[in-house]
Formats: sequence, C-alpha cells, structure tokens
Amino acid sequence: MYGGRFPLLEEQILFYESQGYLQLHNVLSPEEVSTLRAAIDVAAEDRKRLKENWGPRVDEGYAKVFLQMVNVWERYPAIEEYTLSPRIADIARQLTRAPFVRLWHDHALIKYPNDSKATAWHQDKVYWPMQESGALSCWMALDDVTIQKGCMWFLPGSHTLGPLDPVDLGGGDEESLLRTLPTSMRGVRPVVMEMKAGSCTFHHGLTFHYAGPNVTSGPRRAMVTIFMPAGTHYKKLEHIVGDRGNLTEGEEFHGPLFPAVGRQQ
Ligand SMILES: O=C(O)CCC(=O)C(=O)O
Repeated sequence: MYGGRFPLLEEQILFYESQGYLQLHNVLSPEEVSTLRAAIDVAAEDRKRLKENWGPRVDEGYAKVFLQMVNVWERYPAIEEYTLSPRIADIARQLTRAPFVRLWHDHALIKYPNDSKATAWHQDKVYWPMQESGALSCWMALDDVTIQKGCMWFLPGSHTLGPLDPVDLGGGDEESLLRTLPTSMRGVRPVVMEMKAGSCTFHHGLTFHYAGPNVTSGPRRAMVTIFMPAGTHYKKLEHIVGDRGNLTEGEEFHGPLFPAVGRQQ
C-alpha cells in the first residue's frame, strides 16, 4: 500500500514555489483511505481507553480545535506504512527539489462533529525547531472535506512574508487573519481546499492556513505528515513533540527518529 510514485509536472512545482501550497487529487485509492482511516480510529479509541495524551497538553480552548495525536507512526505499523510511504514522501521531495526528505513528525487531526472550533490562521514554521524554512506538510483528507466540515484554507503567496509572530491556535476566528497580517497581503483572497477523501494538500511551513469548525454530523479526519528537506539543521525551540534526538544547536537532523524518506530514484 501507498507505494509507487506520484510524479509532478514542473508547472505544479512552480505553482507550489510561488503560491506556497498545492492541491493534489486522488493520491490515495479508496482502499488505502479506508485502511488508514480505520487505523486512525483505532488509535483514537486506544488513546481514550488508555487515557493517554499522545499530543500537546492542551487547555479546554485548544482541545476543541482538534484531537491531535502526534507521532502515531511509532505506535501503529498500519500508520507507519503510510507515514514512511514512498508515494507521499516523494511528492515532498519533488516539491522541495531536495535529494531526499526526512520525516519531522506525523499527526492525526480530528475535528469531531458539531463540537469543534476553528484552527486559527497561522504559519507552522514558527513552532518548528529548524533553522531553515523549507519544511512542508502533507494534509491528507480521510473524509470528504467541505467548508462545513472544516477543510483547509490557504493564503496564497504568504510564505514569502517570512516568519511572523506565533498565534494562539485556539483563539482564532475567520477575521483573525485580517488583524494579524501585514497590509501588503490584505488584498489577497484566501483559497478554500474542499476535496474528496484520498486527496491532499501540501503547504510550505510559512504559508498561512486556517480551518473552520466542523459543523456537520460526521468527523473530519486528516492525517498530516511533515517533511524536512535533506540538510535541515536543528534550532533549539520548545515543541509539542519534545526534544527528540538529542540534537544540538546547528546540528543537521539525522537518525531513526527523523527517517530519510522519498529518495530520488
Ligand atoms: O487540520 C487543521 O485544522 C489544521 C491543520 C494544520 O494547521 C496543519 O496541518 O498545519
């Protein structure tokens, strides 16, 4: 499962480079989607039954944004097969034009039906302990996602702004972006990423993104994998996955906690 390559056109890579995101349809087959979705459901059930956290210690406000289970690939072989899969990692490699990429972490993000808040507009890179800005996320829809379901939105070209201040992820509403953005971006319209399960988006770590609350009667399950281009260096910064790997300031990411995936063929 999840094998093979998903070759991109040069124009898709150029689009990603200029806009900071790319949407790709039918990356997973229906069978692959249901296998991964079932594995995520098992993880969510186990987490509840075992009274585990598997994510950041969060306050009430943040908990309503989504259920976040971090580094689930290490706990479930069925999820590991997806997270380290050549197909997804190779798309990340193509987009970053690197010889290979390394996994930073994965996380399953579930917005439960009629019981969630918006994910505030934010940039990811400002929370990541990396010196360079090339890392990116794959947001894989495991349910059909619409605006009502809490799909992703991007602000095209916002990765060119560079890192801005971190925000309170639990405190955002649709208007929050307008208050935080530099005036140069105020005329740019956010783009909405409705899509079918098995389709995904990739976004650059500096691209502003948002997801609304899930106001439907079914869950919004997404599997997110974050990749760093080869040669990314560690920067000391507190992060939800903890200080993994005992890296020192300026050291290149390496080792089994950050496996090299998606090597050039
Ligand atoms: O799924 C969401 O609500 C937000 C996801 C997100 O912020 C991310 O993948 O970086």
